[in-house]
Amino acid sequence: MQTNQRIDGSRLVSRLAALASIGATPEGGCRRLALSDEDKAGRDWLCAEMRALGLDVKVDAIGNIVGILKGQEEGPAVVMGSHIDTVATGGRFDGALGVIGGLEVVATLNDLDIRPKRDIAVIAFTNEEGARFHPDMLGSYVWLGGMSVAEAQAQADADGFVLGTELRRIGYEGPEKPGFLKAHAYFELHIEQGPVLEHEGGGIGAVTGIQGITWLEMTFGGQPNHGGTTPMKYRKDAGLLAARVNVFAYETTTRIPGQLANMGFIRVEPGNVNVVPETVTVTLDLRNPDQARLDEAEAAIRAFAEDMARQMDLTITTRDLARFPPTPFDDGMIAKVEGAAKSLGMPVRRMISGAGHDAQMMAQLCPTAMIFVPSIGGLSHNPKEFSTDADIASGANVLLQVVLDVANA
Ligand code: HGY
Ligand code: MN
Ligand code: MN
Repeated sequence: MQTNQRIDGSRLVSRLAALASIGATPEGGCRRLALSDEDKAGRDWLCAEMRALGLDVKVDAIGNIVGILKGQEEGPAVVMGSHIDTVATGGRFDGALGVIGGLEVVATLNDLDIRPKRDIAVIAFTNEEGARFHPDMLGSYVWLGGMSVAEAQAQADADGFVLGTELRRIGYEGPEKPGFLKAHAYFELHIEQGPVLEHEGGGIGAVTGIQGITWLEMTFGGQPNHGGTTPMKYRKDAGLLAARVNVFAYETTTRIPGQLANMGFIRVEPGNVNVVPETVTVTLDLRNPDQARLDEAEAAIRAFAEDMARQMDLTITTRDLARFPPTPFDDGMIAKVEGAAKSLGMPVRRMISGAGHDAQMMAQLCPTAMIFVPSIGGLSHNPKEFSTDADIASGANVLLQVVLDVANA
């Protein structure tokens, strides 16, 4: 392990600030929903930065942006990646840190005139967040071959905009076939997005894997009626059914170990104060590190919702939005992250990721690991998301070490 190289922390911080200024929100965060004008501006900025670093920039058919630094030998690349799209109330670090950390590693290799044996690549995957189009990790899922380009391009957002049309509108439907670049290994630098590292001494998280994720959409059909004249017993209230399903989903988290549930989207139609709802559409984000427990929770919620709909004489349709199993990372690569952190004198601990990441897909293709840095206050998907300059520089130094190690092995 070469330990005398270091990244340039101020350059890393200033690139992060430059990207954060694109889609900046008044609350101090970022809003770059996938394939929006703000995402396009971020993509344009990223491609220019990649080219300025001497990377060969390629874009694939689902808009994944790949910057390649040729190594001394032909063969699969050591890949660093993440995403630059954000949720609507996003922060400055989620995703951006992994892509810009990759740029910083390349810039450091350029400064030191180091050309590793293997190719090095930095990838910004399309629509990692899944906030606008489903599923999340869509770009890396297509890269993996888990979803066809056509199926992915046919996804529509809540306002009916179609992914493929938006991709062409912003000019990022590229010529490359997703997965065109073979990966020897994949590393993703990311903020923890939770409170563990901060509360347990800080330092680096050597991520062991990612918990399972199931996203469902449920649409409840009732009977619109007058909110003032219709006796309660005659109502077919889709809003009441949605509320009961939300409470039931919460209750599964109190009795199934490790279970999480979030009803993050609720759309009521017609949405008038004095009309009993006709249609209510909700999403459920269910997670658990254990697949059997995740399945148990999903089955219980589906059964409750169907049964309650029947009792209330309402209609219900349910569709999958995302379904990714718990994904372990490669022991060897996890050990390299741990070893690099220790050799740099940093505290390091193994931990699982509560959030989904593109690494969840790349782990199906090559040995993969992630590097976490502390999230202050454990906040994320929140404009107040924050990590210190020192911690993000530490994370990028660990990334540099493991990439150099694997790219020259
Ligand atoms: O949903 C997630 O866990 C990730 O932020 N896309
Ligand atoms: Mn992320
Ligand atoms: Mn996120």
